Amino acid sequence: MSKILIEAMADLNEDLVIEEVKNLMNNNVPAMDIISYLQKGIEIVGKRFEEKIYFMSELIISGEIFKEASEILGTAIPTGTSKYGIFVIGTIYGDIHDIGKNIVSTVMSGNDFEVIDLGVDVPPEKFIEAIRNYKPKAVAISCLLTNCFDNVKKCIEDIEASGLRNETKIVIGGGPLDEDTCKYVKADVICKTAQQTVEYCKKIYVEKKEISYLKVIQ
Ligand code: B12
Repeated sequence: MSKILIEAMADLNEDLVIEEVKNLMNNNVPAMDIISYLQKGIEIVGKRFEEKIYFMSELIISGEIFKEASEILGTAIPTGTSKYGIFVIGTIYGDIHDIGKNIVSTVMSGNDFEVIDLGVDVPPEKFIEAIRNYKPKAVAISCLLTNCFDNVKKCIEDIEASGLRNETKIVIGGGPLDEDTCKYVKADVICKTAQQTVEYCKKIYVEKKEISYLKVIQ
């Protein structure tokens, strides 16, 4: 646990964040652990924003610092092959948060998935088009805003109406989402971290394990 990194991120101390990320990397701390410290720090930023200690400008700066740190960390996550096939991901329409989505994308490609990243503020039509074109076994929808839960629900309903719901598993993720959200929007699974996404997808992309895994998580 790096208290220094968590506090530097929470205090928006850019120089110290970068210095500590490099320091931890040099000490062979796994990239995913470093990301979790950064995440703990940015959660404090979110709390300070709620408490009106921080305002919009601080939220923007926190995003920039996190991105800068992720770019440095990205060099430690090797790009993998595409042996598991295509995985589609995007942030739901109405929402422009992309830091978590980008981490999931990077980690999935490092784990041998070919990632098609649709970006942010993605409408249902784009998800549908991607399912038609790429036939992925899993589509991931990122959502950080509670007032966009209904957009995720609508997106999944539209995928169903287009006749493609049985073609793909729908994975959802993002800070405020939980099991209840998963049921509400009718997704197949909620993954809380990038690593959980990798583990879930590896099971469903290797056909035979699909049924037993789903039994475990339901
Ligand atoms: C940085 C930030 C911003 C930046 C985003 C920059 C960017 N490029 O993404 C900016 C400044 C743009 C921003 C804007 C806003 N934000 Co903001 N933001 C944050 C903040 C501080 C951090 C989010 C973040 O990146 N976390 C770090 C990442 C790594 O964590 P993560 O996204 O949860 O991702 C992890 C997992 O969840 C998972 N995961 C993530 N996505 C996915 C997807 C899939 C498919 C899977 C499987 C897994 C997965 O893997 C990741 C790694 O483990 C949060 C606070 C918080 N506690 O989250 C508020 C927060 C999300 N924002 C909030 C708000 C209110 C807003 C604004 C509405 C503010 C405003 N008044 O305008 C706008 C909305 C703009 C919009 N339309 O989207 C609220 C949302 C509250 C709510 N109940 O909905 C929060 C919670 C702050 C707060 N406590 O009030 N924000």
